[in-house]
Amino acid sequence: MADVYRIFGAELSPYSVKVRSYFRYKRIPHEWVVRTVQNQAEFDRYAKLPLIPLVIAPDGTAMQDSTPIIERMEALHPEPSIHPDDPAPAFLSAMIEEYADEWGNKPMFHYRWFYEPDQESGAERIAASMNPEATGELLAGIRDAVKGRMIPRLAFVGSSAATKDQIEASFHRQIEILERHLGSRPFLFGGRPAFGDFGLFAQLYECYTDPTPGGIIHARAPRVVAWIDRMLDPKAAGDWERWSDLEPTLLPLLRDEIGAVFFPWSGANARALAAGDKKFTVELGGKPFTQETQKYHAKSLAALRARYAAVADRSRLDPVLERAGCRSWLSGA
Ligand SMILES: N[C@@H](CCC(=O)N[C@@H](CS)C(=O)NCC(=O)O)C(=O)O
Repeated sequence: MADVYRIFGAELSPYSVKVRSYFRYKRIPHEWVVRTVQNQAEFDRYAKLPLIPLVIAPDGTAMQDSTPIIERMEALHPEPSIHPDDPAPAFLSAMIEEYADEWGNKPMFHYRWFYEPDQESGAERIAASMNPEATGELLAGIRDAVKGRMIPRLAFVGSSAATKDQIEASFHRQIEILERHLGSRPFLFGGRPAFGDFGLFAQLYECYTDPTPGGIIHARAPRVVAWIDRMLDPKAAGDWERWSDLEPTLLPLLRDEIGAVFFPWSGANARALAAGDKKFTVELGGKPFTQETQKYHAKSLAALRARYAAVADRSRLDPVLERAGCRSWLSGA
């Protein structure tokens, strides 16, 4: 196994599943290693942060953080590319990936830890995955410990009784838009999966395995279900589509979610961080949304702005970003 990449991850970790699907699509030889208490010492030897996914390259190099992992692997294995040839959709796909990682994680985390059936189901599966040998009372004790650790973390993502409607409205809007968009194509940008597919599907896959959001997706969004299934082991089925064909059903995601919700929230977080504020409040959907300021979101927003600044010819991209209400968040103009 020394000549394959090893991905330490878990089925209940969206960022791990995202990286695993990427490796599968690119046919990069790899081993999926479920992180358990038994392999914790090995994990600790390589991991700089206590986070999954952790990818260990055949030469022993350790990588963490799904976005840079995929970017690094993409440089080493450029074909088939996950970036559309046209720079405008290529940037929009990266923007969707950023939205998925930083905002799409909110509905996922909120639903998993807010409602009791989801808490039970999530904690049970995490406990069993981390401790494959535990049964009976031991497993029940671990499950309770997982709940005790995860439920208070709702505060970090801004989920509370006061914000639940905003987070859930975003989830409903997202799947409604995707259901329409995926009606006539297998992936977000046409016949093959793009960077944005990997990020977005992974958060929704977790929702689809949880009782409450899974029930909603299965009842209302059969095409989203089929896309999630496809993305678990994606295969190219055609070429990229032209932006003009994608825009009628994909622009709503950019406009109603990324421009109207994600950027105002992420911009407010970045401003609060710069001002040294521990918490921030932003108006979303006509109501205040309050959460703790997070460094990581500001860092990834800065990376997306740098990616935008690096697009050499923005003549076809900027009008789309303008229509979506996203341009000023990227250019500072
Ligand atoms: N930005 C990171 C986020 C990684 C992350 O938050 N991982 C979660 C699981 S999805 C984690 O490891 N949490 C701590 C834990 O499970 O102990 C990435 O994209 O990889």
